[in-house]
Amino acid sequence: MKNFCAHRLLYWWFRTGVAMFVTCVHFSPSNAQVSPRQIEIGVIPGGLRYNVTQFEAAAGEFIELTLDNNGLIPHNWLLLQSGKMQDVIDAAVALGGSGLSKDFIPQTPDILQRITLVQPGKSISIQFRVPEKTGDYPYVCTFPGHSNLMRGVMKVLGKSDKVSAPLTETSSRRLALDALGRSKVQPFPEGTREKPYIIRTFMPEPDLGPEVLANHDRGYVAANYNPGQGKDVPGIALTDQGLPAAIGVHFGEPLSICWDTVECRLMYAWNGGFLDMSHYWGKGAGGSRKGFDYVSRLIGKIQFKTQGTHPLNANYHQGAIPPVPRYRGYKLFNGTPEFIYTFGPYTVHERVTPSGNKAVLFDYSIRDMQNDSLIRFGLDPAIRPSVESSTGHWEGNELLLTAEEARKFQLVLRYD
Ligand SMILES: [Cu+2]
Repeated sequence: MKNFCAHRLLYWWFRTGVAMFVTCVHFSPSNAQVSPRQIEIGVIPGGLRYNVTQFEAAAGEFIELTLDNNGLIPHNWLLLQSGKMQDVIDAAVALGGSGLSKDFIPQTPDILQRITLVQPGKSISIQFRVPEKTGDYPYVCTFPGHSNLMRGVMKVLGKSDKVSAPLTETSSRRLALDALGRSKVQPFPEGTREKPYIIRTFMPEPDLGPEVLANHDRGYVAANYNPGQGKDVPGIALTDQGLPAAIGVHFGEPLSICWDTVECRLMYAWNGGFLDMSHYWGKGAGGSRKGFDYVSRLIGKIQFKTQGTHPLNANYHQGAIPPVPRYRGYKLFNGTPEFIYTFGPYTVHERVTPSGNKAVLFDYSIRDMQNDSLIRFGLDPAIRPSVESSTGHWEGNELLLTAEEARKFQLVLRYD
């Protein structure tokens, strides 16, 4: 025993599996390491909200932040540069069908810190230094359908300011319901023609068919946490539950649309209502979820369902494999989303708005990277008779447009 130095003692402890750790001042020359201040964020069960919606931090402070997912579905946590909330949400939407494999986290310098998707029942911690610049830094969960509700703000105070402990809403049912009631969240969002309601979420897939869903990777199976078994079990394919990267827009009574960011086109249009989110969000002041399910329900009646391959496929004849459309985001044009995507050499800007009660107006701008070739915009034979164009000329089911004409044209689709 006389040769037993501290090293050997530690080694022996490891070898024998004695789980004991000795902190030895003698072996740690740098004693200056400050331990991080712990901040824990959970979720309000059934509420789709973080239980901490605001916390303070001192400039340059060292923090360990834990996202403890005590909810039923996966969540992430992204700390953002001031004023960049919408940009990051749009970039997350732009991930389209590849979103799940990237934890719905886009590549952008606007994200300062990140916690990847945390499965239910799990937690992930990160350590970071708070920015030196004082101000409000928003945080958000970019899992589809969450960002409208699941957000908060880190308030960075001066270096020597007194920082108060975060206010955590307890997960007791009473408090959670009160918070939901105050948040005015209700599961039936509504928009108007002047101020459409726009949401990126899982939307129903009313049997659109393989040509329409050409770019959906069916068959990706996500694991589900099974609380009974206490472990992950193979889940069902997400795409079987609906369109995972759709954007729903409600223009009020006459029109709701489902525009898909994977296929980059209008999927369907309906009227008589918008979406019932209660299966996903639960009901605000009224109670909990009806059951659990990502996919919203349509309210109203589908008036139009798209068919056939993407119109710009018509440029890739003779057995060529058409390029995969890539969604780039949307910008607001008079309150209406203008979707932007690339399709091979083309960059397309597309707006879809109501035109009276039984028609949809498409405003297109196709910027042709090539020179003077005609752009072919091919419609399914079943849809062609319902469509009129403001310019170009028709050859069968194809609208031929010069590069100049394609820069700005409109289509009207009538469905009565
Ligand atoms: Cu979330």
